[in-house]
Amino acid sequence: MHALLVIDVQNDFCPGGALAVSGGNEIVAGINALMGQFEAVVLTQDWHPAGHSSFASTHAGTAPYDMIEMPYGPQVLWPDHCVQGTDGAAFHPLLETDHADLVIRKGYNPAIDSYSAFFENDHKTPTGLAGYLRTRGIKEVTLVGLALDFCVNYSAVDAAQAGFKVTVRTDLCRAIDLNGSLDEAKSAMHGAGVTLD
Ligand code: VGL
Ligand code: ZN
Repeated sequence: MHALLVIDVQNDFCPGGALAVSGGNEIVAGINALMGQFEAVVLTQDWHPAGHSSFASTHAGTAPYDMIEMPYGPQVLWPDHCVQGTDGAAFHPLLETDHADLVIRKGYNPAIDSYSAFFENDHKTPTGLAGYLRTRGIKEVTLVGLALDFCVNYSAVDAAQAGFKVTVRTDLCRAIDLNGSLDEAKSAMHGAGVTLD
């Protein structure tokens, strides 16, 4: 059993959005075309409450892309994005969401960011996705989506550590590339045994 994990293909990560990833919209048609080839399709949705602790606007004297120290470690501060219920948090309008068996939301804890679809950024609090996949008999996952160097990377590494066979289709991902984050992400994924296609 092989699942497709479609990471954060949401308006705010596409051109015109609050945290736009260059070319984010270009991957939608290819992802739609892939969905029918998998036994399961899971979509993730970055889903922050207003005033989330990962937003620069929540911390006086900071600007987007600054780093701060959180109780669980260093955290990049982002522009406000994917606020629950807003159009920015909605899936890209051309993404064929009808194919999805499960939509998993993450980042809803006001105090902890969640790049990974499996664990919050404390690396302790599970989202429940590993249990869902295991109970469905899924052994292998392929990841696509946004952003390659943040949520796709963290999700792929956690999936590998959870024992799944993991492939990332980099042609169906786009990156933010903040201070070398893309190269770091590629080595982290290689180190975790993720296949980059
Ligand atoms: C993401 C930064 C903040 C992502 C989500 O989907 O890669 N990046 N929140
Ligand atoms: Zn976010």
